[in-house]
Amino acid sequence: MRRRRVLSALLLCLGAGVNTTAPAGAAPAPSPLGQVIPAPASVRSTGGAPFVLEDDVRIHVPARSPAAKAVGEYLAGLLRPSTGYGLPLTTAAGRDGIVLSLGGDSGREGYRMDVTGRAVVIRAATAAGLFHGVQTLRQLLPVSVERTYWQPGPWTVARGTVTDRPRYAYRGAMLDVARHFHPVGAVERYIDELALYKINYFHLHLTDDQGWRIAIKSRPQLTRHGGSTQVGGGSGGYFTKADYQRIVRYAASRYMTVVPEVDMPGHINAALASYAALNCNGVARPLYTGTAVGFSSLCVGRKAVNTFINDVLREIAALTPGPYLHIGGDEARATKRHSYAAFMRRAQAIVGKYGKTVMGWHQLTGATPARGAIAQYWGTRGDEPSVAAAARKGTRLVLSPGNHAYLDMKYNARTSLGRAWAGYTEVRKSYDWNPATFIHGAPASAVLGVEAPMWSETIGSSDAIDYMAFPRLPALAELGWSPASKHCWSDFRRRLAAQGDRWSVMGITYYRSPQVPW
Ligand code: NGO
Repeated sequence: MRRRRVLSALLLCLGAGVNTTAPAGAAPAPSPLGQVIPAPASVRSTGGAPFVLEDDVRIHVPARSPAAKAVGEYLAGLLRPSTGYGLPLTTAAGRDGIVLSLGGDSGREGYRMDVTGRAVVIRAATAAGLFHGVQTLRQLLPVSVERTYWQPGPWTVARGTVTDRPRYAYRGAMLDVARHFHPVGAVERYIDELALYKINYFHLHLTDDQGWRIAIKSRPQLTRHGGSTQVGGGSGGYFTKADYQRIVRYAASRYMTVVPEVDMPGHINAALASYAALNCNGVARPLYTGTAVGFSSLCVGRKAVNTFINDVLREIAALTPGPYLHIGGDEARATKRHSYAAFMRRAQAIVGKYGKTVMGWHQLTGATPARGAIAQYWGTRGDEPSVAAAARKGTRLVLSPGNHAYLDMKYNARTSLGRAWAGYTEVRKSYDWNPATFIHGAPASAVLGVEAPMWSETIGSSDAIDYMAFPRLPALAELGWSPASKHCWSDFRRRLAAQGDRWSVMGITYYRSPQVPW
């Protein structure tokens, strides 16, 4: 049995690594083409003198696509400070330098990259594909390219061809800004880090017992009072509508869609403290700065509650261009079972009325998920009959198993940040699981993708976010993007090791896991 397992692990790893066409007799040199995370679908290293980025290089962009041109600008913005080169954009046709071109059949987010001695050509059917191709190119350049001041180079890119497209349409990361508030700058910084790993959904957990972080015009007390504190009693904070829209635009410029979450009917103390009418006894609750869960509930059925959720969801839907609106639904232990089902039915109908698709934590499957709804699984064992049954009936799944995908779990007993309710989570544990088979009895086709949540009971700064996300976030990103055939821990840890220097240059302080040969 054990031998079979070892053998299958070996076989699984055969598809990883780089397929190198080296001259007969020559040992294939390890190529940076094989260092990319997430592992591309196909990499062919051709050997030979690399492409060298020099000061006469131009970036060719398609004439008629402002979106593709913006990707060119983004790339130039990344390369100019460290290389010191002008790297002008041009719409003139050209075969030398860096060429971004639209076309081909790489799908909604895929791309093909050909590196020769003369050019790096990235070709994609969409600007999103070009953007992901640019992230691959970035990882193929020396890590000093990430510096924000001049570096000597040389700026080489190994020759070969990368053909790539994602395994899953949904590759998410969540940030909880409710337990500790994280201002716009910190959010943008995290978005930039996520972009490097081809994450395409950014889920903002905007409300919880400890804080309400998004301005709602019809309910000003939510932020004025409900946003005035946080875990541990700090001064909290909130996003104005303009702040939120800025985040949405910034995420869009990194080809990420924002998924806003208003957690209901539990996890709602901040709102209960702001508006007395949301409570069954009509008395406002005190603000809460602890970390217990499951004690608060909207007074389901009250007229004031119905108008409240309608107003809140209307305003958030209007601010959000993306298709999804997350209504939480987890740990509603203070809500009676039948009230929960009634509440979720009503809230889902409102989301639909405002033209959005419902997302909810997987407890939603204990009520009746609306048509097209997405349940986000956060359990640890995958043996959840109601989730599997809903998936068989058409509910789609995003997987965030607490013991693999939660970035707020401690790495080990000595990790000072984080929590441990789902167990310690070393890097290998965050990597070694299969989203397609995790939920027993759910069809693989129901899985829309994966998401890595960063809950913030103990996370109060960008440094703390970085330390918990790296190196686990890239593991989740690879599960979301790379084909299952590329899944290989021994290869992944080697590629992960090569990222460490890049993070250091980027100012990311990461956990130096003993499982990785840094
Ligand atoms: C649970 C809980 C959150 C906590 C988190 C901490 C979900 C969906 N509800 O996940 O309120 O912050 O664990 O890990």
